[in-house]
Amino acid sequence: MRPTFPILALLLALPLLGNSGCDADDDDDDAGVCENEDRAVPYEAGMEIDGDEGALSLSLDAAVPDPPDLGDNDWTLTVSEAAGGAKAGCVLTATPWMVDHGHGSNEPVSAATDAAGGTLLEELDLIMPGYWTIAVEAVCDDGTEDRFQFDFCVEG
Ligand SMILES: [Cu+2]
Repeated sequence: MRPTFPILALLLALPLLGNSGCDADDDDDDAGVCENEDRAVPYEAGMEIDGDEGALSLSLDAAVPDPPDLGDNDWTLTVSEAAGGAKAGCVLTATPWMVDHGHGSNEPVSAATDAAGGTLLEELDLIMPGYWTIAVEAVCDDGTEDRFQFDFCVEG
């Protein structure tokens, strides 16, 4: 064994470690950004997630673009009681966050649910390729509150 091998390996790895910043201008760096992203959950129309409080559940019925991608995204969502049944009278607020870079998007996006618990969140702006958490807070007029999180990687 050559004793210099671990040092050489470290030197080779250093440029890769330095490449995780917010360099949105250089599109070539972003190719395949989601390839090895195991924190992300693949988008599926109708995917349902349970709220942290166990009070409500949230279905992402449709996403435009499909799957979620760089730029403005419009999501059709339905809020339900955790036990089943439509949940009317809630306001959903979505807040995208890019944990690896410590920044969010532009303004959070809000919309009220209709009588069937359905709503459309428009222009949810994912401003750069990579891994995003999208926190969705539900506040309902009967005092029920819950919080959900989508984990998506957008390729751009
Ligand atoms: Cu970023």
